[in-house]
Amino acid sequence: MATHLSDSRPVTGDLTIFDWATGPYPARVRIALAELNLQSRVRFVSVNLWKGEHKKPDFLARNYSGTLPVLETPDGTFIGECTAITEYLDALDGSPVLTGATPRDKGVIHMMSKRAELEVLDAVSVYFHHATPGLGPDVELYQNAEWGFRQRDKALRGMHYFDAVLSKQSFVAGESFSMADITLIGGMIFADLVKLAVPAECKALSLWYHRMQERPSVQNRVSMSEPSVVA
Ligand code: GTS
Repeated sequence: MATHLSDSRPVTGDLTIFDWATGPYPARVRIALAELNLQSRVRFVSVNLWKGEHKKPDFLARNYSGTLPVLETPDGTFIGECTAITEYLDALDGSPVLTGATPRDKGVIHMMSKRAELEVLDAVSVYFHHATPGLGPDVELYQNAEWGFRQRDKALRGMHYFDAVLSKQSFVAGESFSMADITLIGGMIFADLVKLAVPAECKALSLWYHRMQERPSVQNRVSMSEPSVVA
């Protein structure tokens, strides 16, 4: 169930997530929630990106970075950054399955997730915000198209990197589904949104993404918070 930022209805879950249902970064946390079967514990609050609500003072008080999503824990702590939120959720029952159970797995998953962020997801995001109209003139106060196109090219190189990785293993960080897959899925969702096609030669990447889209957590990520109430 999603409510609006200004809605003061009572909390139905002990965890609150401020996000935007169709956003690629929010998708990462929504997928993690479903993989961990935690969605019934969450109340979603919709923050309208297109109206720039994430840049307003009341939201900035929750997340200095002015980005979505943000998690509010039962003790009122606000956690921003998808990786941090996923680590929190994964640690809740003491047996992490998305972020690694051993020191080695934790290290590899974090490394590959960071690479998926730097090389694909964040690069596509910069392309969107700088080399396309992005969220519109009221929200995009500074744009640098050249930087945006460089980041688009970086994202395409990143896709080739992950294609090579996925031609040798089933998942981004090895032989199990992990947070690193979720991060790259976020990148691919963003690439789809901005119509940045996966290079035809990246067959292993395309096959992996096709498999990922069959997961219920990926399929149901947007409807997870419906019916959505927005102003
Ligand atoms: N590093 C942050 C994270 O991992 O949480 C980035 C979050 C982020 O960029 N979120 C997007 C955002 O707030 C949400 S979405 O575009 O995927 O819907 N963008 C708005 C902006 O103005 O940057």
